[in-house]
Amino acid sequence: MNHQTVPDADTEPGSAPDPSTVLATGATPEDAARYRALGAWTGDTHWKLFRRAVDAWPSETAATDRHRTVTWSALDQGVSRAAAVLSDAGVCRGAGVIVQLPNSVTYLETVFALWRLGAVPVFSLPAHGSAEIRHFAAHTPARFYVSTATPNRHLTRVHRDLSDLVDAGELTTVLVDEATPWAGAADLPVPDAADVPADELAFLQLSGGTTGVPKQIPRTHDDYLYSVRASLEVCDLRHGDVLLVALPASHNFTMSSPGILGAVQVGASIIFATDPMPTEVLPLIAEHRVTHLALVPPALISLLNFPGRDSYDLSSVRTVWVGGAKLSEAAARRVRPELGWTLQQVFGMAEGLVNYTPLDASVDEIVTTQGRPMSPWDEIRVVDDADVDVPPGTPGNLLTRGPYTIRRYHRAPEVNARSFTADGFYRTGDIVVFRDGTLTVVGRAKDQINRGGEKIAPEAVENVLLTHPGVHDVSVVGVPDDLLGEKIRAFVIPRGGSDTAASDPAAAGLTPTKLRKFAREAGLSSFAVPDIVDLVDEFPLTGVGKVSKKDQQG
Ligand code: AMP
Ligand code: DBH
Repeated sequence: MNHQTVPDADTEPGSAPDPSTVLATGATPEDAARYRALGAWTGDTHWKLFRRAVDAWPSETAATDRHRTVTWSALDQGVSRAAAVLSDAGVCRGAGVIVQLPNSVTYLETVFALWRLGAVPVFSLPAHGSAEIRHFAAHTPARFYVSTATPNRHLTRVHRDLSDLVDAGELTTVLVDEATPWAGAADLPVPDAADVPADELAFLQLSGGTTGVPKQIPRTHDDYLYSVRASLEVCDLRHGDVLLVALPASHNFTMSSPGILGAVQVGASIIFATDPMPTEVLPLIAEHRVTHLALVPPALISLLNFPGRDSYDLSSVRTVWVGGAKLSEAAARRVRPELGWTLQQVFGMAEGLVNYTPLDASVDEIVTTQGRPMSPWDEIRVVDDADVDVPPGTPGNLLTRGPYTIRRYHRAPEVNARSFTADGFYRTGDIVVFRDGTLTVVGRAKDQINRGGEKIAPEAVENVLLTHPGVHDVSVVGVPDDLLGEKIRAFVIPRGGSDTAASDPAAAGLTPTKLRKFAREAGLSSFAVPDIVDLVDEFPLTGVGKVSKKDQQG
């Protein structure tokens, strides 16, 4: 059993975590004592949160997807069946389980069943390719993988590409049919709920990586559920409200700001869409009298510009949360007059810190800032490149520390050394202006592309394209795009030069289309496949002879 468990601290697999050192998040015992004394960490767990909802509102509607609608009590039964099936597959207390499911009731059943068992979800996105799933399997102790058995072209390919890991016994797969899930559960015993300490690792959350591939973010029950309660304090999601979940369910924004877990905490019902685009979102808002939804900027802009919008009754919506990437002031200004909704900008990160524009802020604050830190215990520093604090109102690098911000990634000592200060501040990589308690994002210092809220490490895309036998070198950059904010552009030097008709045999006939197809088939996430590929003979160089990504951004 030990080889399957995810240790609390940064210990090697198989060695027992030492609870007297530091928590999974890197919080010290002193931090823990302080956050408990302040009342931020309460000892609550995700399983207890779910139990309270089931006990409080058993016959109220909990969630709806395109296959079914469940009450909290029916959801609880589904969770029990899921726990039985997962346990039968070998998932035990402490086991790491990669979850790659579309937005669905099945997703809720899976994650709450894992928390019931005291297992550790390792979250991935439905759009992730097999390359990312392989990375999670290699860099976390997860030996289980839960995904969908419902027909899905992308995920079917991912499952096929993972078959060698399954054949080698390195990954145990549980595929669940979203319409008739957990077949066979009736004959299986339902394991008791595990008694789990609230300061233990609850799951590994995703981060858009800055170094090649996504890094895993260790979150505990204590710190994460505090972030959910703190979100609810500054949001207006209440019992009886209807939350539309259109962004990927496992994303930190969707999960916790205030998100799915906020809905479980207050007893709001959850409507799952599988896509945030207007043709999917608008009918669901009208049909289910949706009161709240979260969108990334491109989805909001598509909705603002959608020609048939007026034929839907959108009057039930009170608040739209928009975050993940910078929302333009122009789009922000249109929300109230054109949709009649209250806009709450959300600037968050899976590593922790979340900022919201207050519901009662002035219009100018709502449309020009990315909000205020949601907790009084969030510590904010804005510094220059020498880590010296800059005066208020001056752009600088945002550093943060607090009761729900990690102080280290899961087992990544080198990344940790550059992503955190010695005294535990997270280097967000965002360039901000901090003025009168509000943060405005003005730029980015990290090597990351933000494609409409999806974070992509250029290096991850470069590494995949470099495996093509006809490719000599690759440089990937983000270029401005009206809708997405940024698109991915790959400059590729084919072996033997850009004239592929006359080049090296391995590069013969290479075209941008073929390279994009290659990237997709090599297992790259659908959102990380380059939007533009240019075949070139050389890259622009900087004065010191490095590839000038600035010049490539045009
Ligand atoms: P991640 O660390 O992958 O969870 O991504 C978080 C990053 O997304 C932040 O550090 C910002 O760069 C970006 N981000 C999130 N929300 C916003 C927002 N409202 N405005 C600008 N950037 C944002
Ligand atoms: O982009 C993000 O990671 C994000 C955006 C808004 C986030 O993690 C959040 C809110 O909690």
